[in-house]
Amino acid sequence: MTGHEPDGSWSAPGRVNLIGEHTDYNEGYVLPFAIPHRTHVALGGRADGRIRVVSTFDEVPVEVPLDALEALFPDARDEVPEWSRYPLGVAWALLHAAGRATDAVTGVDIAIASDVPVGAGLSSSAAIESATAYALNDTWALELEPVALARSGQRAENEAVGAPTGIMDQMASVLGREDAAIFLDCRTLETDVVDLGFTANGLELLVIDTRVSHAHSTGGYRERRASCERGAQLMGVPALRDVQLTDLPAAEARMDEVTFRRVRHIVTENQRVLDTVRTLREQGPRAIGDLLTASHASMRDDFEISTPELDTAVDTALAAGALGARMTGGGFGGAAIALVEDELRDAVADAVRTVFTAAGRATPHIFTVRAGSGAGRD
Ligand code: GAF
Repeated sequence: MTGHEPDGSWSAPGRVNLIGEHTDYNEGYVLPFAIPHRTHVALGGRADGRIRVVSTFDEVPVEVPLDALEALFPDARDEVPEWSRYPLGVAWALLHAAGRATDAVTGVDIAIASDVPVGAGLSSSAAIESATAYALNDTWALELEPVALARSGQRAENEAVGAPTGIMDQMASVLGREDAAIFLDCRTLETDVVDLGFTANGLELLVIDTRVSHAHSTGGYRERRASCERGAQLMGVPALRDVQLTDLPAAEARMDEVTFRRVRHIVTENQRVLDTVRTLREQGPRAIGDLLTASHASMRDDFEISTPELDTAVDTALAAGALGARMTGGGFGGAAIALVEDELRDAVADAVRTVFTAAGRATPHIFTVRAGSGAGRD
């Protein structure tokens, strides 16, 4: 794609969030895992101090002098195409994180190819950010640790792209482990690896990509985040992480009904993450189904980020025998997950396709995923 051989290639995965939705920016708990779908970045140095990005997202490459990044982000980001703000934003954020001047690093050609489904809530954006961060960290010898690379990816997403997201996706993409989820405390950024044991227990995790992504997702996300901040302020705490289940009656008395429901989702979801980690460890994956399904109900009724397509996917999977199901990711479209017995996998997938077809909806893209490894050099 760039006309010369790269110096190396790096890759990073998308993620499925098993449970813990919209809790990350409330300094709470999440339990994502990396998926086998990855974004690959090939990188070669160049002598002219410029950064050029080319990708499978758009046939037109984008090229800027490295010393123009500072003027571009965040205020002038509209001057470059949206997809290019991810890798260029990561370059900008990394140089800040490492305290390195643009003339102290070499120019680069970056080629990006991805098989992470876009718009499915599987974090195709974090996969680009993490793969680019690893490639530049090695090439520029920045010596940043994985958590710093994840933070730079988040900064790129927040400031260079303009999406007010939390840290979950980048941490999952960077720290992913085979057959395990990453239990992350988003306040301290402490992590713990939690074995999933799906295969050993005769289970599969189905991803049901509804292929519907709603245009208002960024606005809806931003609005939910603002409600949570308002809720925390009304409770007199730094973040909703500090509100306990036993505080909910007091919360209800202190705020309007909609804000209260947003708060209740976060507070109960944090508890469900803790319960899921404990249940996985003490009883195994077969026992977590009801927690997944309760999480979906909370997102549908309290946080109001589900869609008719996601509700149909979840309800149909459950009716066809799934142990538990929920939408995953930021919401307003994208994918649901369903935990199913091996032998029910095809029946559940067929049932979902049949119901979607009968309702005249687009056929969902349904596949199984296992937890895979995090970002690194290929
Ligand atoms: C998106 C965001 F990028 C994450 O930070 C997280 O908030 C998630 O939505 C919802 O849990 O993936």
